[in-house]
Formats: sequence, structure tokens, C-alpha cells
Amino acid sequence: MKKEIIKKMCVLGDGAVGKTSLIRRFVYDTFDDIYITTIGSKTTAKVLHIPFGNESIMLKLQIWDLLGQKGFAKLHVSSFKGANGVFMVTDITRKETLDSLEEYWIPKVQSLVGNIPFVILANKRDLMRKAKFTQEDLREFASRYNVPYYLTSAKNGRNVNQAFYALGRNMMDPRIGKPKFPSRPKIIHPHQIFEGERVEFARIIDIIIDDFCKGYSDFEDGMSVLERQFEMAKLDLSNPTIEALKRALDRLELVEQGIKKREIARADHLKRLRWLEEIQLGT
Ligand code: G3D
Ligand code: MG
Repeated sequence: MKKEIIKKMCVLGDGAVGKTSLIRRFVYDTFDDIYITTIGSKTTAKVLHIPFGNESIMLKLQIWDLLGQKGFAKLHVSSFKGANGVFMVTDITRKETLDSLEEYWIPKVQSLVGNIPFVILANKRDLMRKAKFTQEDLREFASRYNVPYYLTSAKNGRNVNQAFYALGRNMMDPRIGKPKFPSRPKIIHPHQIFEGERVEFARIIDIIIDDFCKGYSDFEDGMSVLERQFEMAKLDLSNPTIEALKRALDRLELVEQGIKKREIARADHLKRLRWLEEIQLGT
């Protein structure tokens, strides 16, 4: 009988680098939108068969897509919990997405979950002619951390399976999978990511997400409900507006009326609106 092992991996990186598309390519082998735009922190599972010594191991991968951008600290703490491995995704047409691995995502993972295996994916290789960094830059970057890297395309599927299998293997054998860290991690604070009043805004949304998910015994269940409501309210976490957030809060109250007493749902709603008012008043 084959051994079955379950591992959790997170797919991280700046907005629009192709995280959701890579998961969709790997799990469903497609690049169109039959799949919901973003599955949030909801997991998708896929079984990999990994040769291990003389046997083959069934590795059940729980793949966590990332909802939210840099700066959503509380959300990230909960999503990263228990992760065994990470994809660090960049977009080859935007150099800043590579810089933010070093400045934000890698230190963030290290500080929250420690030294776990990761693989770097430079995605959108089908757009190579628009590349803003070279394969040599990438090789140099990955070798500093002693981790594998892949030039992938979620669009045509190039190297996508290879990258998942590489991480799968490294998660199975932590001795070979451990990255090294060249220098003290630098943690970027939200004010360095969002500017001016948007700092406060991101902080409040983060607190609201946390507050809502606390109402669910399972964080993941809370996240998937939240994700759906945010989507219906057209709240884009990479570019949130007060109006969209208010619509989202109204929806959350309706949902919560179904799981707690009406008065409590109302009180929670009012509390969140007060948080929001604080930033509108500029306090
Ligand atoms: P995210 O989950 O990291 O935020 P998405 O990113 O998977 O939502 O992808 C963001 C945009 O990049 C999408 O375009 C998607 O189609 C595109 N994309 C993702 N991977 C690739 C790729 O490998 N090649 C190319 N050419 N495009 C890619 P839209 O236009 O839908 O926003
Ligand atoms: Mg996404």
C-alpha cells in the first residue's frame, strides 16, 4: 500500500503575478475563467505521486491561494499557519514583484512559519519579450537562498507541474528542502506599502477580516464566506474603496444574522462601521 501524506502549501506574491492562474493550471489544467476569479484563502487539493526511496508516496497537497496583498498582517498570520512549503511567485514583466519577495514575502514567511522550503516561480514566461529581469538575475536571486526557481507560464502550462513537484519533493525531505537566509530578514511595515490614508485603511480591513473569521470555528470556512461576500460587493483588496468596503460590511451583517443573534450581528456591524469612521475622520 502506498503511504499517504498531507502537506499544506501557500502560494504567495504580489497582486496579479498569476497565483490563482497557476493553481488553476495545475489543478484543473485550464487557463480560462470557468473557475472563480480568486479562491481566496480557500484550499484546493491535489494528489501528487512522488518517488521516495524505493517507493512512491501519495502526497496530498492542500494548496492555499492568497487573498489580499502586502500589508494584511493578521490575514497572513492565519493563512500561513501550519504551512509546510511555499511558492514565491513573481511576474517577469514587473521587476518590483521580484524585489518584494526579498523585501516582504520571504521575511514574512520566515518570521511567521520559520525556515520552510520554498520555490521561486517567475511567471508569465510567455511574455519573455517584455521581461524586466533576466534568467541570470533570477538564478542569482534563487542561489542566495539556495532554493530552486522555475520560469513558468500559467497561460501555456510551461514548467507549472515541474514547480509543484519540486516543492512537493522538498517538503517530503526537509534536509534537502531547507532554504538558507543570507541576511537578517527585513520586515516591511504597512506604511511602506500603502501610502497616506491607505495605510490605515488596509489596517482596518485586516482587523475586520480577522474579526469576522473569529466567528467561525474553522478559519478557512470563514475565509471562503468572506471571499464570496467581498467578491459580490466588488471589494478589490489590492485597491479597496470605502464604498465597496461598506457594501461588504452590509453583506457580512446579513451573513452573520444567520449564524448569531440578530442584536449581536447588528452590534458587530456597528462596531466595524465605527472602525471605518475613524479613518474617514482622519483620526
Ligand atoms: P493573482 O492571483 O496573483 O492576483 P491572477 O493573479 O492569477 O489573477 O492573474 C493576474 C492576471 O495575469 C490575469 O489577467 C491572468 O490572466 C494573467 N496571467 C496569469 N498568469 C499568466 C501567464 O503565465 N501569462 C500571461 N500572459 N498572463 C498571465 P487578467 O487580464 O485576467 O487580469
Ligand atoms: Mg488571485
